[in-house]
Amino acid sequence: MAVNSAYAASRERYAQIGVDTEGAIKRLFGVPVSLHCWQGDDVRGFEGALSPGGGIQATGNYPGVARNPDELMADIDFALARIPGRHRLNLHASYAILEDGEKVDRDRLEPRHFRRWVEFARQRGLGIDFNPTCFAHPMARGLTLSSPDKEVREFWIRHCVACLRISEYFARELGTPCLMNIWIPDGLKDIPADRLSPRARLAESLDAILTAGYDRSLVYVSLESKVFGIGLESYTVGSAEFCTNYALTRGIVPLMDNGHYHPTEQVADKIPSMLLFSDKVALHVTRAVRWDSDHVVRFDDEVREIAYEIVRCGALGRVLVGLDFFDASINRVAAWILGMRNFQKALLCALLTPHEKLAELQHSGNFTELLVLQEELKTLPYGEVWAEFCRRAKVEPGENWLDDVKEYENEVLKYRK
Ligand code: RNT
Ligand code: ZN
Repeated sequence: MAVNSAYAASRERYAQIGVDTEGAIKRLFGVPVSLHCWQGDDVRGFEGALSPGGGIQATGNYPGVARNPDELMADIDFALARIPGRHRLNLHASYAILEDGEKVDRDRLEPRHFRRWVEFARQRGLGIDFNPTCFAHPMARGLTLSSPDKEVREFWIRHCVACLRISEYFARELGTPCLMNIWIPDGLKDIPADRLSPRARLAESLDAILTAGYDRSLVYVSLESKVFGIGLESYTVGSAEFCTNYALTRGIVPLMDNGHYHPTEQVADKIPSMLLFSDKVALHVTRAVRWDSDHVVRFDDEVREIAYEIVRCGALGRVLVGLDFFDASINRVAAWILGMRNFQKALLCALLTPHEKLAELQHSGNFTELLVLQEELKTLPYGEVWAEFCRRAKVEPGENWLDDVKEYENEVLKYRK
């Protein structure tokens, strides 16, 4: 097979610094990223919710939002066809597909309500990850798992246990473990009088969920921390310290969303610390602009540093990556494609970095050379390697995929009112 000449030249350039582009492409094919279904419909789900509440918000009203399972699935298909590699699908419980007229509250959801998703995933070779939906519900007007109201707590415990069964079902049916991530919106707008009790109740509720039992080889349960939410500015029950300590002591997976920290904190820096103590670490990769705004992931320094850290820790199989953004102000399908491709580009750059050589410079105290080389690496021709990766994955390497999106918009999305 004739190799593209621009790629061949890049391969040579990388070889000069001891980097094997072929190896990098091969490894990149092996890294799945979990595509979050909720970018397709502004986190509405199929229960008729208009906004998620719970301190999160999708802003914008770009036309073409998916209104039902068929539309959401069609949009996901469209996006996946333009994203190189084989990935995973991340679902929320609010995306259950009920029979016509069937009414099932969240604490009564069963695997059968997700049968169509399993068929969808199986036909496309996707694994599924899952999330209890503890927001956008009448029982989630205040606190949920940390509520002082026992009835409310028990409702959400039942919901999460139901989700454990559904997660096991996904894993069994699809032959790949399911990451079940628990995030709750619990928090307060103003300075609390008691920070301790809600956290004690949260620990108790989570314990009740975990002791319901689940097959740990099929389901990885993770817990996502947060710093604040809209309307919940002063106190978050599931803070970073709470979630880290809880996950560590219960042997579940900590999940870090890079929109959930103070602006100068870097998730990249947290990854190795977490990896020293947990076998698996999960991430929500997003982009926060001034707040946890969930903008589309860009190929920026923050995301690149996250990818570098995963790769240089040798932790590609231990860090489970999902995306988490919901921008309703631009074409939603384009948002998916762009965000996925950007994270993959970051991974590729990480795979094209001579980490051992750089580490050696650090260890030997050669900081001048380290800085020079780190800067030089920024302008190496990774774009050509990316293009070659896309060609081998049989997807458009450049920006031309946007033409397809425009066509899809004109022929399909435009007619959704
Ligand atoms: C909210 C969390 C959470 C949600 C999704 C919809 O701040 O990031 O992960 O975005 O579960
Ligand atoms: Zn998140």
